[in-house]
Amino acid sequence: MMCIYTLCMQYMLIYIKSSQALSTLRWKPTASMFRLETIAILVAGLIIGGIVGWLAVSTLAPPPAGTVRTFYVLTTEWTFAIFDSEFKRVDKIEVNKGDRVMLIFLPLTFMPHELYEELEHEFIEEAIKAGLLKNEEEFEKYEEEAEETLAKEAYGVEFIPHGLAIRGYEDKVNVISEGRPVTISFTADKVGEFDIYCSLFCGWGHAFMKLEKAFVVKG
Ligand SMILES: [Cu+2]
Repeated sequence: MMCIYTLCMQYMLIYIKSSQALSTLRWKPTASMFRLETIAILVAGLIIGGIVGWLAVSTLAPPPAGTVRTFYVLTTEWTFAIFDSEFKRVDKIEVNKGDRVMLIFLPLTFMPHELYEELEHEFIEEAIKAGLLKNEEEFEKYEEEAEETLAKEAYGVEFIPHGLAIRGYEDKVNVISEGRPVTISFTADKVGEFDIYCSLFCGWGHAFMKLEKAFVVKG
């Protein structure tokens, strides 16, 4: 935003200089015309700068408490990913006390295929790095087991279900997705940093489905 303001000022200076250069040509504007022009340009510059500055401040400032804040929580085996209302990935859900929070819990069947692959790949890489998995084949074996024995036989559903809960906010956020999106709406009435976790046993990777201090409510 400062760049736009600087550009305006530079444009004004160039204009003033070129006006002065004009005065050496055959058309001779009077000194009072220059003064009026300069004042008009300065005023215009200040107005434009003010508008640009105001826009920058109003865009960057956090929304006032009590507003509706929407976030998407995506899940696949065995991970969560958070996206803001513009579907930009974020590390945490950060809101103010008193905000109305809308969480849209999306299972893999409701996210773009590339994104689902990316999240799964990210999880596999991290699990291999942490020594939890040997390779991708081992992950696929666990996934198949969870699908066949847990989802289909035990739960009687087609896809591996996952739960979404927030520690300390379980009375408001504790839902299960069986392949369908779930929307939760609640008021953030407790200040603090809370863990987001999977509340339903979902097979081998269930214990890893936790985002520590990922729900932040500021007072
Ligand atoms: Cu789970």
